[in-house]
Amino acid sequence: MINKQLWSLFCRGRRKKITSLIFILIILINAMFYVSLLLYNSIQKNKTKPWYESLQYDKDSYVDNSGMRVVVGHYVGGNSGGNLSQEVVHSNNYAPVDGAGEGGRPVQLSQREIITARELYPLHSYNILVSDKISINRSLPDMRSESCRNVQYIIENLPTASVIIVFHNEAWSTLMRTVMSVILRSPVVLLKQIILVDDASDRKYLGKELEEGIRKLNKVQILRSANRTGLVGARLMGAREATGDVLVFLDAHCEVTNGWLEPLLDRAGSDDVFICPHIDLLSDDTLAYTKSIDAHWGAFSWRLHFRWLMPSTEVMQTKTNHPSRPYPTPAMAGGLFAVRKSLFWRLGSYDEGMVIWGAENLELSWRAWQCGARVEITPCSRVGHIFRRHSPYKYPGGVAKVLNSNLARAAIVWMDEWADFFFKFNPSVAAIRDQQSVSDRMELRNRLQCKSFKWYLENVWSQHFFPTDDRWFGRIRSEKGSCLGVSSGTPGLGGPAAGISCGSDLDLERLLVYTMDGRIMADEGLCLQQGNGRAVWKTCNESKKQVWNQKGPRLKTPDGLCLTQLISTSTNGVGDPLTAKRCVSDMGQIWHFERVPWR
Ligand code: LR7
Ligand code: MN
Repeated sequence: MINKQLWSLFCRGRRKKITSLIFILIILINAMFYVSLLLYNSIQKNKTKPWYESLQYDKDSYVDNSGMRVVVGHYVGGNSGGNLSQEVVHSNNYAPVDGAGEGGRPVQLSQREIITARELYPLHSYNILVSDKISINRSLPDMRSESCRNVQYIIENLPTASVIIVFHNEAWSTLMRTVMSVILRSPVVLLKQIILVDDASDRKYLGKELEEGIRKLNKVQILRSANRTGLVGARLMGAREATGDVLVFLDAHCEVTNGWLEPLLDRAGSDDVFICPHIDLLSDDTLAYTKSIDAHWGAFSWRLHFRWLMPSTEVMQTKTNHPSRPYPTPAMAGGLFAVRKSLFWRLGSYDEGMVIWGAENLELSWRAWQCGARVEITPCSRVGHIFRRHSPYKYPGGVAKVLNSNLARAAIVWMDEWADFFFKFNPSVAAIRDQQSVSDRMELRNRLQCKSFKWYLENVWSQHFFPTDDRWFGRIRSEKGSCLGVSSGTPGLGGPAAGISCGSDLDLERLLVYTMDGRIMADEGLCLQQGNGRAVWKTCNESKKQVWNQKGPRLKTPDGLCLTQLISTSTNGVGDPLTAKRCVSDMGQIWHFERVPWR
């Protein structure tokens, strides 16, 4: 009815006809524009959002603003592809596509393949469909810096290498690509052997098919563990068989680049060092090879999670002046390193009581440093590693139990007073503290006359953010009732500072270290910093903006401003922003220091 009236309205006369035509045209054009806008948006969205985004995210694993995966992982065990058929789980679908992934480039899938890839993802926690399309002999760019390429090694003088690769249910193509990359890019005279250690995998394709894969590669051998032991047990099995001068360990999903071996062997020859390559990123989605940032070293958080952090200013300086020189790191990531065989055994190899996964990297790093050796990274050896968000395999006994007992062992033996700190704030680990029999490791520590953890913190990682006897430790509560602390759910990233709820005495998020030089440090190496208008939590550095001098109940910046909690409607100040302002008599500037014993 209404339509009819409208129509007659438009149809009155010729001019009206033209007007109505134009009107309809405008509507049409608008509609088309709108539709294309929608389309464009959805394409953009698909472009910026990787497909695995729909998977459950592990809170502890993230990429920082420089694009670096900061966390090696504290894993949520995966379901190993619970819904997939046995045929899929046990088959090897390696089918290289010409050119795919060459030069380390990403592989893109069709919409249809993406659906399959998503289903298969939990099998390995990386994109197996992509891995199966890339040749196991793919090429990679030379990742070394100019100055590294200019270093000349006298090959005949370098020690030989036994490369040890342990695996549990790894994909065929990824494992083979790791092996091939080593064969393709290692000087023949230096590569003594490659030892694969199968940690009781149950995938069919890792049986005969794997043996078939390596049959013609005369330097490669496979050892098989009858029982699932974990990476420590498996590596030890490999190490016992090694005949080379230097043991070189790699994870089973790595790709080494040109010239990777020489700098490792050159340094490992000196017999007092565990030397790690510079670890680059192989995307778990596209398997693209990407550089990780130059300036990093390894350390750990209050909860003993491994972290990549900015090296000390001193190390940064040496890196600038001598870009090809190996530099010290407080801890290693764990999977990729070289060490002279004699040193490995002399220093107590590994703690065999550590099962499956985790903590052996910290144990080894502390032991090395405390017992007279060193841990270093050489920027000239570049190896890509697939970082996974979840562990794809099973943890017999449960992830927490496995990880906690490994951590407990490392802490008891090496951390002295700081072990008490760790146990105090991690009651679930403390609960199994007494179950650990570590007397042989304690004996080792005595026999090697190793130094204290205090020495380690002071001399190897003086930039650390742990409490000490000359640092204050506790909660800083505002007059309004909230506390200073990092609220963000993502560890290590910091962000704008606001009051947070004060929690209990065991809540590490609310506990802070206050140093003699006025720095307020939280876990993860974050310091309270005077920002533009708003105070922020930022990586601790030497800047004056991170100095807050305690003057009675106030915290003052070097230029005399007061740390202020801005007033809002909230009753206790939770969520209220913090800033540095002129000092006045304002309750938002009053802070109570509540000491909490740290051990
Ligand atoms: O029960 C197991 N048996 C095994 O043989 C569990 C694992 N493994 C194998 C596994 O197949 C793999 O080849 O051990 C290797 C390491 O396991 P990942 O790849 O699941 O470990 P990750 O890379 O997530 O974890 C890092 O921290 C671990 C702590 O135990 C080990 O030290 C890993 O070697 C280590 N990886 C790296 O350092 C790679 C670079 C990370 C960075 C940066
Ligand atoms: Mn790994």
